[in-house]
Amino acid sequence: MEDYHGMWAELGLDLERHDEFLAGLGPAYQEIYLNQESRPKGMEYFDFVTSEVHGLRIKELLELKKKGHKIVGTFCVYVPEEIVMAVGGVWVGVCGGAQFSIPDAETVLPRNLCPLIKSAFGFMEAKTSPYYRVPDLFVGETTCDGKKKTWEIFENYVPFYTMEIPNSKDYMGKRLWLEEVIKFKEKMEMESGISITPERLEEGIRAMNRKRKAMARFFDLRKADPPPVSGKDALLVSQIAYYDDPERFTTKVNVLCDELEKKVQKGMGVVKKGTPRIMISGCPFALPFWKIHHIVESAGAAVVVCDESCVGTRYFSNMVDEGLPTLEDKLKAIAERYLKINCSCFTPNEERIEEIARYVKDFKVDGVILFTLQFCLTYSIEGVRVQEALKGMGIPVMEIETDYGEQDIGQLQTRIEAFMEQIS
Ligand code: BJ8
Repeated sequence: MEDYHGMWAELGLDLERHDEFLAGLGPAYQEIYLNQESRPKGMEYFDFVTSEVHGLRIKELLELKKKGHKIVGTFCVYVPEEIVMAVGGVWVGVCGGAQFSIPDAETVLPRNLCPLIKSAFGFMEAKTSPYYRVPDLFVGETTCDGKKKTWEIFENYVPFYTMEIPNSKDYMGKRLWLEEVIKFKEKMEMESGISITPERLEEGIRAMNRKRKAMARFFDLRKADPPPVSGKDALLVSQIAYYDDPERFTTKVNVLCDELEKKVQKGMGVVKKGTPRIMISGCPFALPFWKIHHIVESAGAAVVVCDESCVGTRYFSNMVDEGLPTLEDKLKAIAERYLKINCSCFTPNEERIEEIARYVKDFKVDGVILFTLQFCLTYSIEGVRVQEALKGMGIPVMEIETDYGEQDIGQLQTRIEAFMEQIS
């Protein structure tokens, strides 16, 4: 592996602490990922990207930046990627998934705040991740209270733009959201000095649809019994979707799918046929948060077959209509597609409950883990209604609320094992 210390120093990282962070990841990755049996060969690419996520990928982003491409760091799947692409920009997800940076965040932010936000803020504040040093612009959104108030503080450190997300998907919500999408297009044009033509936007729409179709194909293969890929590997692919070059990522996911298709045809899988199938539903799993999937799959008693999450189905479901004649039509189609994402920040949010019920059937799910990050009120409260619906369908459910720390691993293992016994 190349030595990137020179690049990290130029970015102004705290090298000692950054080394400390990376040193902790290697052994965890070996234990959680590389020790798995029957891994598809196509996962080697995603292992490589993960190992180079602070190295080669940052080098690529810096090269693009030098050539004038805008790098945009985002915290939510509501920020339209095709608009960033239409100005030749690169969209990277920068939510935090590590305990490492949380004590740094807590020197500024309240402790009783979602770890996803604190982790991101801590990396930025303590200069321990290149992902908060490279982007030209960060884009936040007014989803939950924790995020929208933290963005006000982020603005003191980095160039920041906030998109307003409506609370509901009614007529007024739709109008507001379309206006926000148009405003974001104008913001990106101003940042880049490039005017978005229908052709440029169409290219972005098609590229993003190809990426979504590849992800949907990958998730569809998990419907097989036995599934040809572990839930942990599927999670990793979903996490890498936020970092890798979109075209290359799409190609590699399709290569992986070709391999998995052959396995499915031969009845080969990562577990025995009939192994209990779990869906994890709720808050996103930002890189490198793998704790829950690892516990579920470690005992060999169950396999995760679907993730109803923004690092999962919510990222790739629904396409943007292609081939519409005018720029206005295309922006409208983008706004419509994004407003179909069922985040718990919306009220009412029946569509999410219906979607979860549909996934239970499509992925032949035996049990659902409702996952909430600590202090995430919207997912936690919405869990009450999701649970009611699932119980009505006769589907066993367990709730997990946790953070990125390791202190509750033993307790989680015990609870998850008891749940596995219930469904097997
Ligand atoms: S569309 S899920 S990516 S907002 S977990 S920070 S909600 S307190 S991440 Fe999200 Fe967009 Fe919704 Fe998806 Fe707040 Fe909850 Fe934390 Fe969350």
